[in-house]
Amino acid sequence: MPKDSCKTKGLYAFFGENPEEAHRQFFKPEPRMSRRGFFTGAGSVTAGSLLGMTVPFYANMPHGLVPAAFAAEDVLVGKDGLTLLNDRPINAETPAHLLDDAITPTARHFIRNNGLPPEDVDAEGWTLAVDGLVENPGMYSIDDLRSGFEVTTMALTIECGGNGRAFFDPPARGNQWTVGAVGCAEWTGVRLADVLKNAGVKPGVVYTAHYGADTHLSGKEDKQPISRGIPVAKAMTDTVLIAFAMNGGPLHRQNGAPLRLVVPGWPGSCSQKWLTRIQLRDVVHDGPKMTGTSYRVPRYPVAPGDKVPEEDLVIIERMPVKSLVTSPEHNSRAERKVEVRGHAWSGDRTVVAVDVTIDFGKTWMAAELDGPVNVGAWQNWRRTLSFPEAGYYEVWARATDSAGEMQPFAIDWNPKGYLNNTMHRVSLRVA
Ligand SMILES: Nc1nc2c(c(=O)[nH]1)N[C@H]1C(S)=C(S)[C@@H](COP(=O)(O)O)O[C@H]1N2
Ligand SMILES: [Mo]
Repeated sequence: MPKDSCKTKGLYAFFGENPEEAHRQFFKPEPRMSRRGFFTGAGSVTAGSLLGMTVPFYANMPHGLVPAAFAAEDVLVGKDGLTLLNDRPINAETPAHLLDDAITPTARHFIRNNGLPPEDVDAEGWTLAVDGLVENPGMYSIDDLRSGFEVTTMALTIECGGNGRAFFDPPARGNQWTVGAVGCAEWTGVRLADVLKNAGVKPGVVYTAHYGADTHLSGKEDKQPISRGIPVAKAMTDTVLIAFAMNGGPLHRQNGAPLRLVVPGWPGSCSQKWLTRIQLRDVVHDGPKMTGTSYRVPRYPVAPGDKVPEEDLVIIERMPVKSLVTSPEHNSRAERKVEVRGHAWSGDRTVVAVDVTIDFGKTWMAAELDGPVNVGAWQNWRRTLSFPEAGYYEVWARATDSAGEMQPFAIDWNPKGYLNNTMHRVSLRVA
Protein backbone atom coordinates (compact mmCIF):
# COMPACT_ATOMS: atom_id res chain seq x y z
CA MET A 1 0.00 0.00 0.00
CA PRO A 2 1.46 3.39 -0.91
CA LYS A 3 2.28 5.43 2.16
CA ASP A 4 0.06 8.32 1.20
CA SER A 5 -3.07 6.36 0.35
CA CYS A 6 -4.81 7.83 3.39
CA LYS A 7 -4.09 11.30 2.04
CA THR A 8 -5.41 10.64 -1.40
CA LYS A 9 -8.34 8.38 -0.53
CA GLY A 10 -9.63 9.50 2.82
CA LEU A 11 -9.69 7.74 6.15
CA TYR A 12 -12.65 5.49 5.52
CA ALA A 13 -11.39 4.05 2.26
CA PHE A 14 -7.89 3.76 3.78
CA PHE A 15 -9.14 1.78 6.77
CA GLY A 16 -11.60 -0.21 4.69
CA GLU A 17 -9.00 -1.53 2.27
CA ASN A 18 -6.44 -3.04 4.64
CA PRO A 19 -7.39 -2.48 8.29
CA GLU A 20 -4.22 -4.08 9.73
CA GLU A 21 -1.84 -1.99 7.66
CA ALA A 22 -3.94 1.15 8.12
CA HIS A 23 -3.88 0.67 11.87
CA ARG A 24 -0.11 0.18 11.85
CA GLN A 25 0.48 3.31 9.77
CA PHE A 26 -2.12 5.53 11.37
CA PHE A 27 -1.28 4.86 15.01
CA LYS A 28 2.49 5.02 14.51
CA PRO A 29 3.82 6.03 17.91
CA GLU A 30 5.93 8.84 16.39
CA PRO A 31 3.49 11.55 15.31
CA ARG A 32 4.56 13.62 12.32
CA MET A 33 3.13 17.06 12.89
CA SER A 34 2.41 18.84 9.66
CA ARG A 35 2.79 22.58 9.51
CA ARG A 36 -0.84 23.28 8.71
CA GLY A 37 -2.26 20.41 10.74
CA PHE A 38 -4.80 18.60 8.61
CA PHE A 39 -3.53 16.16 5.93
CA THR A 40 -1.20 18.74 4.46
CA GLY A 41 2.27 17.74 5.58
CA ALA A 42 4.67 15.49 3.75
CA GLY A 43 4.82 11.79 4.53
CA SER A 44 1.97 9.67 5.78
CA VAL A 45 -1.00 10.83 7.81
CA THR A 46 -1.03 9.66 11.41
CA ALA A 47 -3.42 10.03 14.31
CA GLY A 48 -0.76 12.25 15.82
CA SER A 49 -0.67 14.61 12.87
CA LEU A 50 -4.45 14.81 12.69
CA LEU A 51 -5.23 15.12 16.37
CA GLY A 52 -2.16 17.09 17.31
CA MET A 53 -1.53 14.61 20.11
CA THR A 54 -0.78 10.96 20.63
CA VAL A 55 -3.33 8.22 21.38
CA PRO A 56 -1.97 6.58 24.57
CA PHE A 57 -4.14 3.45 24.32
CA TYR A 58 -3.84 3.03 20.58
CA ALA A 59 -2.61 -0.55 20.99
CA ASN A 60 -6.03 -1.53 22.39
CA MET A 61 -7.98 0.01 19.52
CA PRO A 62 -9.59 -2.70 17.39
CA HIS A 63 -8.03 -2.75 13.93
CA GLY A 64 -10.21 -1.09 11.33
CA LEU A 65 -11.79 1.38 13.73
CA VAL A 66 -11.57 5.01 12.56
CA PRO A 67 -11.28 7.36 15.58
CA ALA A 68 -14.73 8.68 16.47
CA ALA A 69 -13.34 12.22 16.21
CA PHE A 70 -13.36 11.74 12.44
CA ALA A 71 -16.73 10.01 12.22
CA ALA A 72 -19.17 10.82 9.45
CA GLU A 73 -21.24 13.17 11.61
CA ASP A 74 -18.30 15.51 12.00
CA VAL A 75 -17.57 15.60 8.30
CA LEU A 76 -21.26 16.06 7.49
CA VAL A 77 -22.08 18.93 9.84
CA GLY A 78 -25.44 20.43 8.85
CA LYS A 79 -26.42 17.38 6.83
CA ASP A 80 -29.09 14.88 7.79
CA GLY A 81 -28.88 11.16 7.06
CA LEU A 82 -26.49 11.33 4.09
CA THR A 83 -24.33 8.31 3.32
CA LEU A 84 -20.64 9.19 3.30
CA LEU A 85 -18.90 7.53 0.34
CA ASN A 86 -15.54 9.20 0.84
CA ASP A 87 -14.14 11.82 3.18
CA ARG A 88 -11.24 13.01 1.03
CA PRO A 89 -12.67 14.58 -0.96
CA ILE A 90 -16.06 14.59 0.75
CA ASN A 91 -18.67 12.74 -1.24
CA ALA A 92 -22.03 11.91 0.28
CA GLU A 93 -25.32 10.79 -1.22
CA THR A 94 -28.87 10.93 0.07
CA PRO A 95 -30.84 7.71 0.62
CA ALA A 96 -33.85 7.78 -1.75
CA HIS A 97 -36.47 7.85 1.03
CA LEU A 98 -34.85 11.03 2.43
CA LEU A 99 -35.43 12.74 -0.93
CA ASP A 100 -39.20 12.52 -0.50
CA ASP A 101 -39.77 16.30 -0.21
CA ALA A 102 -40.86 18.16 -3.34
CA ILE A 103 -38.00 20.59 -2.66
CA THR A 104 -34.83 19.03 -1.28
CA PRO A 105 -33.94 20.56 2.11
CA THR A 106 -30.40 21.91 2.35
CA ALA A 107 -29.56 19.25 4.95
CA ARG A 108 -30.42 16.54 2.42
CA HIS A 109 -28.74 17.85 -0.69
CA PHE A 110 -25.94 15.49 -1.71
CA ILE A 111 -22.28 16.59 -1.76
CA ARG A 112 -19.80 15.96 -4.52
CA ASN A 113 -16.38 17.51 -4.01
CA ASN A 114 -13.37 16.97 -6.25
CA GLY A 115 -11.02 18.87 -3.97
CA LEU A 116 -10.94 20.64 -0.63
CA PRO A 117 -13.55 23.37 -0.01
CA PRO A 118 -12.19 26.81 0.82
CA GLU A 119 -11.97 27.57 4.53
CA ASP A 120 -13.38 30.68 6.21
CA VAL A 121 -15.32 31.96 3.23
CA ASP A 122 -16.39 35.59 3.49
CA ALA A 123 -19.60 36.40 1.62
CA GLU A 124 -19.02 40.14 2.16
CA GLY A 125 -15.64 40.19 0.49
CA TRP A 126 -16.45 37.58 -2.18
CA THR A 127 -15.86 38.59 -5.79
CA LEU A 128 -16.79 37.08 -9.11
CA ALA A 129 -14.65 37.97 -12.11
CA VAL A 130 -16.24 37.92 -15.56
CA ASP A 131 -13.61 38.08 -18.25
CA GLY A 132 -12.25 36.55 -21.44
CA LEU A 133 -14.01 37.51 -24.67
CA VAL A 134 -16.30 40.20 -23.22
CA GLU A 135 -16.58 43.92 -24.00
CA ASN A 136 -16.47 44.94 -20.32
CA PRO A 137 -14.54 42.58 -18.09
CA GLY A 138 -15.48 43.15 -14.47
CA MET A 139 -15.54 42.10 -10.86
CA TYR A 140 -18.82 41.73 -8.99
CA SER A 141 -19.44 41.43 -5.28
CA ILE A 142 -22.51 39.45 -4.21
CA ASP A 143 -24.17 42.80 -3.43
CA ASP A 144 -23.36 44.01 -6.97
CA LEU A 145 -25.10 40.93 -8.37
CA ARG A 146 -28.08 41.36 -6.06
CA SER A 147 -28.57 45.04 -6.86
CA GLY A 148 -27.51 45.04 -10.49
CA PHE A 149 -29.64 42.23 -11.86
CA GLU A 150 -33.09 40.73 -11.46
CA VAL A 151 -33.03 38.30 -8.52
CA THR A 152 -34.95 35.11 -9.11
CA THR A 153 -35.79 31.95 -7.15
CA MET A 154 -36.17 28.61 -8.90
CA ALA A 155 -36.33 24.92 -7.97
CA LEU A 156 -33.49 23.37 -9.96
CA THR A 157 -32.37 19.76 -10.30
CA ILE A 158 -28.68 18.97 -9.92
CA GLU A 159 -27.62 15.40 -10.62
CA CYS A 160 -24.05 14.15 -10.67
CA GLY A 161 -23.04 12.68 -14.03
CA GLY A 162 -21.90 9.57 -12.15
CA ASN A 163 -25.13 8.99 -10.23
CA GLY A 164 -25.89 5.23 -10.52
CA ARG A 165 -22.27 4.28 -11.18
CA ALA A 166 -22.43 1.59 -8.47
CA PHE A 167 -24.63 -0.58 -10.71
CA PHE A 168 -22.21 -0.89 -13.62
CA ASP A 169 -20.80 -4.31 -14.43
CA PRO A 170 -17.95 -4.45 -15.16
CA PRO A 171 -17.58 -1.75 -12.52
CA ALA A 172 -16.39 1.75 -13.32
CA ARG A 173 -13.84 3.55 -11.20
CA GLY A 174 -14.99 6.60 -9.27
CA ASN A 175 -17.48 7.32 -6.52
CA GLN A 176 -19.86 4.41 -6.22
CA TRP A 177 -23.04 6.49 -6.22
CA THR A 178 -26.23 4.45 -6.02
CA VAL A 179 -29.30 6.62 -6.66
CA GLY A 180 -28.90 9.60 -4.33
CA ALA A 181 -26.48 11.97 -6.08
CA VAL A 182 -29.43 14.15 -7.08
CA GLY A 183 -31.45 16.90 -5.49
CA CYS A 184 -33.83 19.72 -6.33
CA ALA A 185 -33.37 22.65 -3.97
CA GLU A 186 -34.76 26.14 -4.37
CA TRP A 187 -31.94 28.40 -5.52
CA THR A 188 -31.97 32.19 -5.41
CA GLY A 189 -29.63 34.25 -7.52
CA VAL A 190 -29.26 36.08 -10.80
CA ARG A 191 -29.31 34.69 -14.32
CA LEU A 192 -25.91 33.97 -15.80
CA ALA A 193 -27.35 35.25 -19.11
CA ASP A 194 -28.06 38.70 -17.62
CA VAL A 195 -24.54 38.98 -16.23
CA LEU A 196 -23.01 37.90 -19.54
CA LYS A 197 -25.20 40.35 -21.51
CA ASN A 198 -24.05 43.11 -19.17
CA ALA A 199 -20.44 42.12 -19.78
CA GLY A 200 -21.06 42.07 -23.54
CA VAL A 201 -20.43 38.73 -25.20
CA LYS A 202 -17.98 39.21 -28.07
CA PRO A 203 -18.59 37.52 -31.42
CA GLY A 204 -16.98 34.12 -31.73
CA VAL A 205 -17.56 33.02 -28.13
CA VAL A 206 -18.41 29.33 -27.99
CA TYR A 207 -17.83 28.21 -24.42
CA THR A 208 -17.70 29.32 -20.78
CA ALA A 209 -15.00 28.34 -18.29
CA HIS A 210 -15.87 28.19 -14.59
CA TYR A 211 -13.43 28.59 -11.71
CA GLY A 212 -13.96 27.98 -7.99
CA ALA A 213 -12.08 28.70 -4.77
CA ASP A 214 -11.56 25.09 -3.71
CA THR A 215 -8.06 23.60 -3.56
CA HIS A 216 -6.68 20.57 -5.31
CA LEU A 217 -6.37 17.41 -3.17
CA SER A 218 -2.62 17.75 -3.40
CA GLY A 219 -2.97 20.98 -1.42
CA LYS A 220 -1.21 22.91 -4.21
CA GLU A 221 -2.81 26.36 -4.22
CA ASP A 222 -2.22 26.95 -7.92
CA LYS A 223 -3.88 23.69 -9.01
CA GLN A 224 -7.63 23.64 -9.73
CA PRO A 225 -9.47 20.45 -8.70
CA ILE A 226 -12.11 20.95 -11.40
CA SER A 227 -12.93 23.68 -13.89
CA ARG A 228 -15.64 22.95 -16.39
CA GLY A 229 -17.73 25.01 -18.77
CA ILE A 230 -20.81 24.93 -20.98
CA PRO A 231 -21.61 25.98 -24.54
CA VAL A 232 -22.47 29.68 -24.60
CA ALA A 233 -25.92 28.87 -26.00
CA LYS A 234 -26.70 26.96 -22.81
CA ALA A 235 -25.21 29.73 -20.67
CA MET A 236 -27.63 32.21 -22.27
CA THR A 237 -30.75 30.21 -21.28
CA ASP A 238 -32.73 31.65 -18.39
CA THR A 239 -32.57 28.70 -15.98
CA VAL A 240 -28.82 28.93 -15.42
CA LEU A 241 -28.32 30.81 -12.17
CA ILE A 242 -25.47 32.33 -10.23
CA ALA A 243 -26.91 31.47 -6.83
CA PHE A 244 -26.28 33.07 -3.45
CA ALA A 245 -29.13 31.48 -1.48
CA MET A 246 -30.37 27.93 -1.07
CA ASN A 247 -33.88 27.22 0.20
CA GLY A 248 -34.18 30.79 1.45
CA GLY A 249 -31.02 30.56 3.57
CA PRO A 250 -27.29 30.54 3.02
CA LEU A 251 -25.72 27.88 0.83
CA HIS A 252 -24.32 24.97 2.83
CA ARG A 253 -20.54 25.17 3.03
CA GLN A 254 -20.17 21.90 1.12
CA ASN A 255 -22.68 23.00 -1.54
CA GLY A 256 -20.59 25.98 -2.60
CA ALA A 257 -21.14 28.82 -0.12
CA PRO A 258 -21.32 31.70 -0.68
CA LEU A 259 -21.71 31.63 -4.49
CA ARG A 260 -22.17 28.91 -7.09
CA LEU A 261 -23.50 28.20 -10.54
CA VAL A 262 -26.58 26.05 -10.99
CA VAL A 263 -26.96 24.50 -14.46
CA PRO A 264 -30.07 22.35 -14.08
CA GLY A 265 -30.43 19.14 -16.05
CA TRP A 266 -26.77 18.97 -17.08
CA PRO A 267 -24.08 16.99 -15.24
CA GLY A 268 -23.65 18.46 -11.75
CA SER A 269 -20.02 19.17 -12.61
CA CYS A 270 -21.17 22.12 -14.78
CA SER A 271 -22.51 23.80 -11.62
CA GLN A 272 -19.25 25.25 -10.29
CA LYS A 273 -19.25 25.74 -6.51
CA TRP A 274 -17.38 28.49 -4.62
CA LEU A 275 -17.56 30.40 -7.90
CA THR A 276 -14.88 33.06 -8.38
CA ARG A 277 -14.53 33.48 -12.12
CA ILE A 278 -16.34 32.97 -15.40
CA GLN A 279 -14.31 33.33 -18.54
CA LEU A 280 -15.68 33.37 -22.10
CA ARG A 281 -13.68 31.52 -24.74
CA ASP A 282 -13.70 31.00 -28.49
CA VAL A 283 -12.80 27.33 -28.01
CA VAL A 284 -14.23 24.56 -25.87
CA HIS A 285 -12.85 24.82 -22.33
CA ASP A 286 -9.89 22.59 -21.47
CA GLY A 287 -9.75 22.85 -17.66
CA PRO A 288 -9.36 19.88 -15.29
CA LYS A 289 -12.18 17.31 -15.83
CA MET A 290 -13.08 18.78 -19.24
CA THR A 291 -10.69 16.65 -21.26
CA GLY A 292 -9.63 13.01 -21.62
CA THR A 293 -12.27 10.62 -20.35
CA SER A 294 -13.90 13.00 -17.82
CA TYR A 295 -17.65 13.53 -18.19
CA ARG A 296 -17.55 11.98 -21.63
CA VAL A 297 -19.32 8.98 -23.13
CA PRO A 298 -18.77 7.01 -26.34
CA ARG A 299 -20.52 8.49 -29.36
CA TYR A 300 -21.82 5.01 -30.27
CA PRO A 301 -23.10 2.10 -28.14
CA VAL A 302 -20.30 -0.11 -26.83
CA ALA A 303 -20.32 -3.58 -25.27
CA PRO A 304 -19.68 -3.74 -21.50
CA GLY A 305 -15.94 -3.67 -20.86
CA ASP A 306 -14.99 -2.41 -24.33
CA LYS A 307 -11.99 -0.09 -24.67
CA VAL A 308 -13.06 3.14 -26.34
CA PRO A 309 -10.52 5.42 -28.06
CA GLU A 310 -10.52 8.91 -26.50
CA GLU A 311 -11.37 10.58 -29.82
CA ASP A 312 -14.67 8.69 -29.78
CA LEU A 313 -15.71 10.15 -26.42
CA VAL A 314 -18.03 13.16 -26.44
CA ILE A 315 -18.76 15.71 -23.70
CA ILE A 316 -21.97 14.92 -21.83
CA GLU A 317 -24.56 17.66 -22.16
CA ARG A 318 -28.13 17.04 -20.91
CA MET A 319 -28.76 14.29 -18.35
CA PRO A 320 -31.12 11.53 -19.51
CA VAL A 321 -34.71 10.83 -18.43
CA LYS A 322 -34.88 9.33 -14.94
CA SER A 323 -37.11 8.79 -11.93
CA LEU A 324 -36.81 7.97 -8.27
CA VAL A 325 -39.15 6.20 -5.84
CA THR A 326 -38.90 8.12 -2.56
CA SER A 327 -41.72 6.41 -0.66
CA PRO A 328 -42.11 3.73 0.59
CA GLU A 329 -38.52 3.17 1.67
CA HIS A 330 -36.57 0.47 -0.16
CA ASN A 331 -36.55 -2.86 1.70
CA SER A 332 -39.42 -1.92 3.98
CA ARG A 333 -42.69 -3.53 5.04
CA ALA A 334 -45.89 -2.30 3.47
CA GLU A 335 -49.64 -2.68 3.84
CA ARG A 336 -51.76 -4.23 1.08
CA LYS A 337 -52.64 -0.74 -0.08
CA VAL A 338 -49.91 1.86 -0.28
CA GLU A 339 -49.15 5.15 -2.00
CA VAL A 340 -45.90 5.10 -3.95
CA ARG A 341 -44.40 8.40 -4.96
CA GLY A 342 -41.26 10.09 -6.12
CA HIS A 343 -39.76 12.46 -8.67
CA ALA A 344 -38.89 12.37 -12.36
CA TRP A 345 -36.72 14.59 -14.54
CA SER A 346 -35.04 14.76 -17.94
CA GLY A 347 -32.42 17.41 -18.66
CA ASP A 348 -33.77 20.26 -20.86
CA ARG A 349 -37.02 18.36 -21.39
CA THR A 350 -40.16 17.63 -19.44
CA VAL A 351 -41.33 14.24 -18.29
CA VAL A 352 -44.69 13.34 -19.83
CA ALA A 353 -45.40 10.02 -18.11
CA VAL A 354 -44.33 7.90 -15.16
CA ASP A 355 -45.48 4.29 -15.08
CA VAL A 356 -45.05 1.82 -12.26
CA THR A 357 -45.13 -1.96 -12.15
CA ILE A 358 -45.41 -4.46 -9.28
CA ASP A 359 -45.19 -7.58 -11.45
CA PHE A 360 -41.64 -7.15 -12.77
CA GLY A 361 -42.70 -5.23 -15.84
CA LYS A 362 -45.54 -7.40 -17.17
CA THR A 363 -48.15 -4.69 -16.64
CA TRP A 364 -47.63 -0.97 -16.12
CA MET A 365 -49.87 1.52 -14.35
CA ALA A 366 -49.78 5.26 -15.03
CA ALA A 367 -48.87 7.43 -12.06
CA GLU A 368 -50.35 10.86 -11.46
CA LEU A 369 -47.65 13.30 -12.61
CA ASP A 370 -47.30 17.00 -11.76
CA GLY A 371 -45.76 19.49 -14.15
CA PRO A 372 -42.48 21.08 -13.05
CA VAL A 373 -42.93 24.10 -10.71
CA ASN A 374 -40.58 25.85 -13.17
CA VAL A 375 -38.36 24.81 -16.06
CA GLY A 376 -35.38 22.94 -14.59
CA ALA A 377 -37.24 21.46 -11.59
CA TRP A 378 -37.95 17.77 -11.17
CA GLN A 379 -41.59 16.65 -11.29
CA ASN A 380 -43.47 14.85 -8.53
CA TRP A 381 -45.55 11.74 -9.13
CA ARG A 382 -47.68 9.36 -7.07
CA ARG A 383 -49.88 6.30 -7.43
CA THR A 384 -51.86 4.20 -4.95
CA LEU A 385 -51.10 0.51 -5.36
CA SER A 386 -52.98 -2.56 -4.16
CA PHE A 387 -51.08 -5.79 -3.80
CA PRO A 388 -53.09 -8.93 -4.58
CA GLU A 389 -51.69 -10.97 -1.69
CA ALA A 390 -48.97 -10.92 0.97
CA GLY A 391 -45.43 -11.49 -0.24
CA TYR A 392 -42.30 -9.98 -1.74
CA TYR A 393 -42.79 -7.31 -4.38
CA GLU A 394 -40.69 -4.81 -6.24
CA VAL A 395 -41.97 -1.45 -7.35
CA TRP A 396 -40.27 -0.25 -10.49
CA ALA A 397 -40.79 3.23 -11.87
CA ARG A 398 -40.20 4.26 -15.47
CA ALA A 399 -40.34 7.82 -16.78
CA THR A 400 -40.88 8.89 -20.39
CA ASP A 401 -39.90 12.37 -21.58
CA SER A 402 -41.23 14.88 -24.10
CA ALA A 403 -38.99 13.43 -26.83
CA GLY A 404 -40.44 9.95 -26.24
CA GLU A 405 -37.31 8.65 -24.52
CA MET A 406 -37.98 6.11 -21.79
CA GLN A 407 -35.83 4.80 -18.97
CA PRO A 408 -34.21 1.51 -19.92
CA PHE A 409 -34.27 -1.66 -17.90
CA ALA A 410 -30.63 -2.50 -18.64
CA ILE A 411 -27.60 -0.28 -18.37
CA ASP A 412 -26.17 1.41 -21.42
CA TRP A 413 -22.57 0.67 -20.39
CA ASN A 414 -19.78 3.24 -20.77
CA PRO A 415 -16.19 3.16 -19.48
CA LYS A 416 -16.51 5.79 -16.73
CA GLY A 417 -19.95 4.82 -15.48
CA TYR A 418 -21.89 7.96 -16.36
CA LEU A 419 -25.57 8.54 -17.13
CA ASN A 420 -27.03 5.43 -15.54
CA ASN A 421 -30.75 6.04 -15.86
CA THR A 422 -32.02 2.49 -15.42
CA MET A 423 -35.29 2.12 -13.54
CA HIS A 424 -35.25 2.48 -9.79
CA ARG A 425 -36.30 -0.75 -8.04
CA VAL A 426 -37.71 -0.67 -4.54
CA SER A 427 -38.41 -3.91 -2.69
CA LEU A 428 -41.40 -4.28 -0.36
CA ARG A 429 -42.53 -7.01 2.01
CA VAL A 430 -46.31 -6.87 2.00
CA ALA A 431 -48.07 -8.19 5.10
N1 LIG B 1 -15.63 24.24 -7.32
C1 LIG B 1 -16.21 23.04 -7.46
N2 LIG B 1 -17.42 22.97 -8.03
C2 LIG B 1 -18.03 21.77 -8.17
C3 LIG B 1 -17.41 20.57 -7.78
C4 LIG B 1 -16.12 20.68 -7.18
O1 LIG B 1 -15.51 19.69 -6.79
N3 LIG B 1 -15.56 21.93 -7.04
N4 LIG B 1 -18.03 19.38 -8.01
C5 LIG B 1 -19.01 19.37 -9.10
C6 LIG B 1 -19.76 18.13 -9.22
S1 LIG B 1 -18.96 16.84 -9.97
C7 LIG B 1 -21.08 18.05 -8.86
S2 LIG B 1 -21.97 16.65 -9.14
C8 LIG B 1 -21.75 19.17 -8.19
C9 LIG B 1 -22.37 18.73 -6.89
O2 LIG B 1 -22.98 19.78 -6.22
P1 LIG B 1 -23.31 19.61 -4.68
O3 LIG B 1 -22.08 19.15 -3.97
O4 LIG B 1 -23.81 20.91 -4.22
O5 LIG B 1 -24.39 18.55 -4.58
O6 LIG B 1 -20.87 20.25 -7.93
C10 LIG B 1 -19.97 20.53 -8.98
N5 LIG B 1 -19.27 21.76 -8.71
MO1 LIG C 1 -20.54 15.16 -10.41
